[in-house]
Amino acid sequence: MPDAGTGSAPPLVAVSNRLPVERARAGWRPTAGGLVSALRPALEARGGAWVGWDGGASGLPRRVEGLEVELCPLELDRPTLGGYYHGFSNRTLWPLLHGLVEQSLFERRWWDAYSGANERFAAAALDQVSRRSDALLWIHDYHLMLVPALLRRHTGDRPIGFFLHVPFPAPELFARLPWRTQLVDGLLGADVIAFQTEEYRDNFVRTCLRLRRDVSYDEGRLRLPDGRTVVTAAHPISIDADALARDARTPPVERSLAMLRDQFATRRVLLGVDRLDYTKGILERLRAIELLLEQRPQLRRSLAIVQIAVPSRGEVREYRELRRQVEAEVGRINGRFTEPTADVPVHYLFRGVRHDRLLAYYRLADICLVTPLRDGMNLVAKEFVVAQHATDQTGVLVLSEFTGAAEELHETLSCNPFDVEGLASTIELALTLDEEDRRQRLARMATTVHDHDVFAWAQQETSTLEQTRPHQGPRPARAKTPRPTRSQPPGERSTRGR
Ligand code: ADQ
Repeated sequence: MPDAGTGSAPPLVAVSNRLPVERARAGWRPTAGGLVSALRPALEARGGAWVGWDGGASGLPRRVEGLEVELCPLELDRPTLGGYYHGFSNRTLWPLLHGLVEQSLFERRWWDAYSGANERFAAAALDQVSRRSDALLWIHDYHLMLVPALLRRHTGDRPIGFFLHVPFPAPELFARLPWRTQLVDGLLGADVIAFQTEEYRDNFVRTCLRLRRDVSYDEGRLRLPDGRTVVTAAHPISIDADALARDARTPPVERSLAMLRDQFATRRVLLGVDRLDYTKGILERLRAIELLLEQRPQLRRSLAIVQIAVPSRGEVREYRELRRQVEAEVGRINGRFTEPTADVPVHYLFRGVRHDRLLAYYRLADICLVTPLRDGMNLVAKEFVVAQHATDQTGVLVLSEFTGAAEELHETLSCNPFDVEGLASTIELALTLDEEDRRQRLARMATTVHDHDVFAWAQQETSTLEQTRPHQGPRPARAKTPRPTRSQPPGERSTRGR
């Protein structure tokens, strides 16, 4: 199939775990999610292909309306999926990369399935690049860490970019993984490895230097013994802020908001919106709310807590257990603090909500609680400030210091979600901020998000990748740069650049 791209910019071949489409009543539609809105602008401007698992759906078409890119679905059988996705990706890498907020499990058979699946993704991507002579390869996330090196073997000097959506942990945590060197070698097949923050980038660089004694580092670049250089970068992902600001003012949102305002007329609303994942700190947030209601009886009738939790990874035991714990906690709070003739304090929705309804909740909230124990970025925080600011609301964002978003949004009320008492006090403080203060904080944060939106992110990604071409020419002499020491970490020598 020919490229749909325009102009002289080379097309893209994107590779991610899952293709961004789902079944609709009549046919297929693009999924409403962070990944599709992040990649779509660049893919549509340049044309190209998107390689990913078909999600178990048969008959997935090569083209879907609303997504101007060729889809290349990959079927994975049950054992592969169990080992590669549910096992190694979700139970080994996910907790490890999030700094072991949950135990990471090491199973040889999961690793074997992960390696095999990565080979399948790489083969499918190769098939696509062979049909697009100048295409750039753009690989996404922790499911596919071996793909860059697998592609490098067959693609010569064609630019390969890798973007990690989740954190990269401290070297001493990553070093626990039995297959740590294979993963690092896999990533080093790329020309550009980008992370959400400088901290994750620095962690990765330190990990490389610890595990690969033959690699050196200078000014953001890793130099490999074969003469190749690998650019490391921090490219914080973002949202389509203008579209979100527009959508937040549409009639369906106004209608939903009117109903919600009616429902919560006598209460101030605290909002949580997350995938039901142990990294999101939902349980810790509920415990802080329980403590607050215990200590401040007068709030029991004047606060409503709305927790919207999208079901996630229900095949994995830790996630089923988390759901049980969250629901027990919600039940306990409501059992303890619902007053006769009054509404329950916690409203818990275990489902994804439609975009217009989600925006109505963002507008409704007096406080948005984004309290992950660890999170690569967290787009909910960015969505909340843009939706509130666009509609002249004055809500407060309470944001965990352990999110990528905290690096950019400085006017939040920052919290440590592990400190339940501290979080309870921060929520109480949020209830007392004066209106002008809240307005100014929101305005500054919304400007930050509009200034660095998803288009800016995609531009950073693709232009960095294109710029690698000239550097890859004939083998340069081996760099004689001193190895950074612990007292002089790579991050302290680089500018933040955003
Ligand atoms: P996620 O862990 O999925 O993404 P996040 O960045 O918060 O987390 O994105 C979630 C998206 O889903 C948001 O756009 C949000 O609006 C939507 N969403 C969440 N709950 C919802 C609900 N109940 N109903 C409807 N929509 C809901 C991973 C990383 C993040 C990183 C992103 C992008 O873990 O750290 O920010 O990728 O790189």
